Amino acid sequence: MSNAKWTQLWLEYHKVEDITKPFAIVIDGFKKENRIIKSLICELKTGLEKMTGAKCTEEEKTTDGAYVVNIRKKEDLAKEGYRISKNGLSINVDSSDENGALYGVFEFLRTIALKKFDENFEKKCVPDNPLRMMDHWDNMDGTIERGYSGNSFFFVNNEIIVDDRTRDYARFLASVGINGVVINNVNVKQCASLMITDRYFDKLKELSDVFADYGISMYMSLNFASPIEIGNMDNCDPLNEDVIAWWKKKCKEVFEALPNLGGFLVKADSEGRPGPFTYGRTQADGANMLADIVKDYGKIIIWRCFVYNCTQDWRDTKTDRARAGYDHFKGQDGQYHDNVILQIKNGPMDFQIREPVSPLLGGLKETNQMLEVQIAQEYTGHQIDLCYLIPMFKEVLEFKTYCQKENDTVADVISGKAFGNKNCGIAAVINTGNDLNWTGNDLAAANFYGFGRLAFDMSLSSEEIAREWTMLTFCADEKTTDVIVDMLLRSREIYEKYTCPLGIGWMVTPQTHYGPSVDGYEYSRWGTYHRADHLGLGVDRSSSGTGYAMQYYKENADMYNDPSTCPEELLLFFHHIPYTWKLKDGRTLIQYIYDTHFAGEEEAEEIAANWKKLEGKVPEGTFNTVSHRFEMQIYNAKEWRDQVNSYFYRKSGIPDEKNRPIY
Ligand code: GCV
Repeated sequence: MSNAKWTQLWLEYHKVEDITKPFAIVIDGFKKENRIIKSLICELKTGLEKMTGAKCTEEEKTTDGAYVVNIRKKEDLAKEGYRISKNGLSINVDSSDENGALYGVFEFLRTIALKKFDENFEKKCVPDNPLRMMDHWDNMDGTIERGYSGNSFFFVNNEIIVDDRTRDYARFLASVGINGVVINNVNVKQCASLMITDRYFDKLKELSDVFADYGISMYMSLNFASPIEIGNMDNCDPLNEDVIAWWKKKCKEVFEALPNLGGFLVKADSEGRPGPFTYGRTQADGANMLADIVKDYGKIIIWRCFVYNCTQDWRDTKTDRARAGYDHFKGQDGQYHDNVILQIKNGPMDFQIREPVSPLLGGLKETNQMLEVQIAQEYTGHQIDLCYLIPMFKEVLEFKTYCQKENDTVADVISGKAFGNKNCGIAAVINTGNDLNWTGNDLAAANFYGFGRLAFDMSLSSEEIAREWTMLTFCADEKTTDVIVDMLLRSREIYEKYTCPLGIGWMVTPQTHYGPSVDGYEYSRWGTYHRADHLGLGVDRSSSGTGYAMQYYKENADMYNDPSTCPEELLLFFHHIPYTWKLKDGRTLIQYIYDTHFAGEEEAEEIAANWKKLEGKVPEGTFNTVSHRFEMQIYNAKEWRDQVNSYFYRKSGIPDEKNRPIY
């Protein structure tokens, strides 16, 4: 049996300083027996001892000749916020609650790891988003839907696992400020429906306790048809009194057994999942029914807006899946109860490499909203191809919705700044599994880390996050750090260049969602998604097409509606464009497609070659794993380049101006 243990990611705590003075930890105002304070002390001791070699003890009061880390309860700070300062031998970590204190301690440890311990400093930070969540798509048999880093570390053969790895995972989450985790797949099938029965309560309680030790609320995905699946009822109509009574009894059992559970996440009426539509009810009817019941326990219902008809006939040019979210939810704005949050994917389709921002974000003004992004890289390279996604998330957050005059960006909407909501925030479909490095590609951990940091502090730049993660993870020399940061920052555009041009999306192998298949759109048995013919390409979503562009507020609707003002990176998402169309830089559309596909593949080779130069500078295991992933990425990039270029050459009959080989 192998003794190999999973890695500690950015909590590796490399030795950075030799400090001869000891550290004393003084807890001032918090209860030492509090579970989060206990974790905090443990984290502080581990981190300080590993990074500085100094001894670290817990004391009742300040001791002479030692560094003193005062963990102080200060009511002037906002929820979960912290203020840390260092002045000579004295370090203060102030917060009004335990979560804030824990985040402050991790920030202090980060400061040392980033080699800034010698400086005096003062930092204050309050999380931007009330809810900062990771959503698992883990199944109870141990598989992970869209998981690319091994199997689940929560479930094996329909049993729940709680072990040292669970604790390490909770530590990682807390260290980047995550305060909620959904442990199971939104497609709640088979055994997973039984998670809300006493068959699993003991283990779930144990699991939720591990998270609670780190200030994290556990959530579960719920099967809307549970009354039928596990309750022997013949329907799950949300307005049926027997159904409501069943849920009341069920929630009482669940929350008495699992007091740390934060609530439920629900995928309804989508991709075969049951929901209120079956009974002629609205999404609001379904969500509110559950919300009213869990409200008695102070819990919330997170209801996904990924509701669409996956069997839509795509030959009908007025049909448009992109419209579905807004069409289903906008009409009920204001009807959702206070403890319902609508969770909205960043784009109107499904985590493509480039999509416009969903018009529901900010389109809803009287409903709690949460942004859902995906770091699992389902359509963006499966954690084989390098794709640092923080720049994409920044674009989404900074998007001006025009929902009001000021404070109208997506960041304003989801943080509650725009409309004053308390139940709101951001969630990521997580990219971890039981691989020893957690994320398959070691470099994909930058997305895991980066999402948490960004959810906490949306003002951080993509580069700041990339640099911080690289320094913490590798503790390498400046030149090595620069190379890795450069690779990360370029990776999304490189991936975009060799895959789908100008926002068109969906040219991916059906079902697996890795590798090219230009005609492969699987959500329709009829017709291609991209609507390419011998003259042009792209989906007409203007007012004369599907009308999707008109779902935005006027400023954005006008901009998207007209191909001459539509941002070029989204041109083919919104318009059907002739191959001979001149882009702003003077190139024709067809030439742009050829050029970017050649360039994307070349640039992938370039960053792979840069990685090769880091042999000996990063741990050998990491070097080898990432090198192997780059080999696969280059193979993938070549396939994309050749298939996309030859497809459009054959369709258009227009040769490459530069006469490069198009197979
Ligand atoms: C969990 C896409 C994915 C599905 C996923 C779904 C969703 O369709 O391919 O695997 O299901 O999104 O977000 O619910």
